[in-house]
Amino acid sequence: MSKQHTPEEKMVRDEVATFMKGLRKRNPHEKEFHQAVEEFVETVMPYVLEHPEYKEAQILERMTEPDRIIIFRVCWEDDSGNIRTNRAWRVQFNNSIGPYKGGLRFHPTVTQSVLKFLGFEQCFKNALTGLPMGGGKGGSNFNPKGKSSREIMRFCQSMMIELHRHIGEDTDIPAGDIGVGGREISYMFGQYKRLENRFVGTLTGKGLAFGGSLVRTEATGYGTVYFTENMLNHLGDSVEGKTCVVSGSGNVATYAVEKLIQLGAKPVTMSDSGGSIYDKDGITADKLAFVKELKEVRRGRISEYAEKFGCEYMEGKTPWSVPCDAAFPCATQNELLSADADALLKNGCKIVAEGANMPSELDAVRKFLAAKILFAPAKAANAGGVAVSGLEQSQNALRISWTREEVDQRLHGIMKSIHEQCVKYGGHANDGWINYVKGANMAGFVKVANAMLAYGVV
Ligand code: NDP
Ligand code: 2IT
Repeated sequence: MSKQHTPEEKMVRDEVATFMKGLRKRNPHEKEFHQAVEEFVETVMPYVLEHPEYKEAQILERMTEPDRIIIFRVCWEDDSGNIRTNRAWRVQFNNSIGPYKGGLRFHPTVTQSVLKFLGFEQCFKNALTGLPMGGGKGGSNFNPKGKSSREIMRFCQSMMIELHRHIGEDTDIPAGDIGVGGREISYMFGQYKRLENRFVGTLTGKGLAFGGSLVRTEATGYGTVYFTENMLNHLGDSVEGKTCVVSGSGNVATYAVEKLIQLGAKPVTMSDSGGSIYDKDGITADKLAFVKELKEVRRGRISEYAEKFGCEYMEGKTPWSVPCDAAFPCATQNELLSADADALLKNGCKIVAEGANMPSELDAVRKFLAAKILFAPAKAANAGGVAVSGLEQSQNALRISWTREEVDQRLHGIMKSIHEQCVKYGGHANDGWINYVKGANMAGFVKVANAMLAYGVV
């Protein structure tokens, strides 16, 4: 039976449809960008219609148009002496509340659409942290897989030759993302420092010896679990004893699993683009140490975990068919499909926290919301990474370094505050259920939109 809509709901739907039609026309073929904007606009449109000043100022149109996009060629030489050419971008989306801030992604699937969706979401995520950071994102279609460290170094150095003139500690501060970790940030920072002859914190995620912050490596995964703990504590529950399904085996997944173990939960899966491991006994700290060495040092495949510990390996599969209390998609966008949402809900999953950016298809999100489970969207759930990047910037500016406890305590406080903002804007009047998607989008929107209004027509 189709749901009856009130006249107000119909008006919102019509406004969203008209807005999206224009956005699709202005940005053809950018399906990831359309998806991120649609999810956002659906939740903020009722508020925009109630507050004519936003519509009069065309805030949504302005907010969905990046300030600028820099596109450039990156040429480098491989180990066999072949000349290689890649394309790179920096999307400087919105600097209304602070300098552009956001990661760099190296992956063959990187397109302008992917970087625009990431840059767009970054604006609101960064606003939620309470730190003065605008939104940006960048990257390249360069595929780091199978490349030697020397090749990675040459690519990073070549990329920075162009990028350095567009970034700066008060302008735009890149960091890591898929395919960009400590090694890549080090190569890029080394080159930046050479080109500029200045030692400033223009990149975050740096090594501890040269301006990096304690806890930055762990921050995204830890923060996702802290946010989940906040949602559960709000209901008088906790993650302790919960069976958890995690996807990915990179930076975010690894440290989400680590924190889950520390808090007494039972993570049972990890994955990579080849498939998923299912360890019914639970991934322990010792087994996770193997994963860290496998992924961070040997750069091997997760299937080796199954061989080493004699557990199930689901080749070519994501882990969403595994029964669980909580799911943590921590790999990439659209890795959790509508049918996966059905499977999770059917198996009794009550919590989904997005460690990755936009890992759930829009239909999957709608199903989680309709089922009224605890659904933590990426903007809120994975904001811990960029939050500690912001703390790294503060430490660099002050020329000091805080202790692990100090940074972790601040991360705790920021995730708690993001949860409170979500409750404020996403609380449901009738039954106490919290729509965290609405909450996160609204809290981010109000902050960025009000700054834009204050600047006048810019
Ligand atoms: P990593 O490169 O460290 O790890 C990525 C993981 O996801 C790997 O296991 C990789 O497998 C898997 N993966 C990547 N692309 C695909 C794909 N197309 N299909 C299947 N698996 C894939 O990246 P991060 O852990 O840093 O990032 C993971 C997610 O978290 C991304 O969405 C990122 O935007 C988001 N994020 C990251 C933050 C950070 O601080 N690093 C902060 C906030 C969000 P394989 O090695 O086989 O490719
Ligand atoms: O998506 C993200 O928030 C990140 N990749 C981290 C960005 C940052 O600037 O630390």
